[in-house]
Amino acid sequence: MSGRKVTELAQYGKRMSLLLRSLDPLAVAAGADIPDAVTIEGVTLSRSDLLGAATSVAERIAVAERVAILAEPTVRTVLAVVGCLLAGVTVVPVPPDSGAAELTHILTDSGAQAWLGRALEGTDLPVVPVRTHARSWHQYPEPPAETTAFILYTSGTTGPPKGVLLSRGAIAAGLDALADAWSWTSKDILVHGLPLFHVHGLILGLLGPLRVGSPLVHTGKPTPQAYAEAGGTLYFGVPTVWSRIAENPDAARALADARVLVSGSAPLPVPVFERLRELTGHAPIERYGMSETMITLSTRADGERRPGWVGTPVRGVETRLRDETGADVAHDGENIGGLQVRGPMLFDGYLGRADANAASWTDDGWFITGDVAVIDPDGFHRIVGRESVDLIKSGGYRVGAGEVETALLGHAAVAEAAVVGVPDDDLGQRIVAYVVLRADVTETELIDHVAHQLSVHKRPREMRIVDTLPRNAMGKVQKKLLA
Ligand code: MLC
Ligand code: AMP
Repeated sequence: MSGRKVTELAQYGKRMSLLLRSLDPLAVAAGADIPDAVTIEGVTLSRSDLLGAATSVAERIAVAERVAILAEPTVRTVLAVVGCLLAGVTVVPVPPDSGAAELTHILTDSGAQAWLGRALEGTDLPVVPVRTHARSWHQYPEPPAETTAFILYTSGTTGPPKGVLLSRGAIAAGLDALADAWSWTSKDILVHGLPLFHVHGLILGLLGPLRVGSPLVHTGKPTPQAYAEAGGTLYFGVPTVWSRIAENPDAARALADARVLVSGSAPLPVPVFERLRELTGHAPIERYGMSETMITLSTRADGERRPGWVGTPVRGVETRLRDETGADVAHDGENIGGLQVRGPMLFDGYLGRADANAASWTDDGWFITGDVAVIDPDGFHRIVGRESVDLIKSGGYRVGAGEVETALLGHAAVAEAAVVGVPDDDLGQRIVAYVVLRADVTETELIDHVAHQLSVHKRPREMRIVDTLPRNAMGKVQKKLLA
């Protein structure tokens, strides 16, 4: 082939891939109006309502670079997020239950310039209102694929949460890979009630249906009753949601007419998988991901669903296992290794955290997930657990033991603190705090202190007051003895 032809082909390929990576969330699903594009708070927006109102938001916010959005499950949140995507403004979703310390950290670390929509009290950022009845039909050019769409805050083992930079291109690639894995089309109706400040509820659960063109019903809270009444074809839940549904046979049976039930964000216990299959007639799809990587592994709508296994790499993803020395671990379904991934849906690093970025990537460009897994000869993956006991998954939320310990140590009555995740039938892991006290205080007061400093979902569910913490010769707390 001539050199010119090769260059033309390369340019054509680049243009096509940019087109496919477009993240104008409504452009891909453009075409006929969708009368019930998004239902949330019991209010239904058509695709054209959503576009008109979100474009009006875009007009008011387009001069900003980064804005904070209080990620309550409301129409305003949806319009604010879509408005920012239209205008190419970076969204910093703020958990609505954020406590004082966490809120200050997220706003300061992200450099958010304003609140878009409702603001939490106690901050001095300007507030740009979201008007649900305003409309505009201005057209914005598609920002470059590498533009940061979101800064999502996620916990590490120590220190305050880190800002995960997710680009438009990564999100587009991640969503398209899931549409492929789950045969997700505009004929589906997606139902979930997950929070709108994490990958699961926000990226998959809001941008996914907008991109695919399938109506979304957000139930506010992910209760069994709300799921049973929603009449969807595709349901998302964290394992806690599915185990609560499995314990409510009437609600579970109401999902028999669905096409696919998807579980993720934490391990789905095999008994819950089996009970769901028995009650609904559906073997759930399990998929695995992280804030940093979006979803990289999944069983497929048209493939095997194996209890306890999270399937094969989604389109564009490669995985490998490494031992502590960095050597290859065989994909034989038995040997355990550290899971490393690469693919087009990965993040662009942690905001302002050169140290964490250096520690998260191998020299040859693979992301170190921190999860331990096995891979069988067919490419099926089973997640065995986390490398560190200090990263806890409770109700699908990722909580760092270190941040909870720091919050507890900030209370005048606490001399020492050690936080662990204890197996829990409902939450997967329950946050349990061991504390040595220097003054009288009630357990409830300490739990509330964490809820008010960090967030309600990071509060310990149990406090154990002890005389001393078990430490090794170096003075390090031996958490394995506590858990
Ligand atoms: C209790 N409450 C308190 C309190 N104690 N409020 C203040 N202070 C205290 N001390 C109140 C809460 O405000 C709330 O009120 C109520 O008690 C229940 O709160 P909860 O106990 O925390 O809720 P719970 O029922 O345990 O929630 C379960 C759950 C939730 C499954 C609904 O954990 C959840 O939504 N999980 C989803 C997490 C998720 O989306 N993760 C995805 C991460 S992304 P009220 O009135 O408000 O109910 C990811 C990538 C991937 O992992 O792979 O997907
Ligand atoms: P988060 O950053 O909240 O996205 O949490 C990511 C972590 O959740 C991963 O590193 C895993 O430990 C865990 N996780 C997500 N999905 C699964 C799954 N299907 N099975 C087991 N663990 C999961």
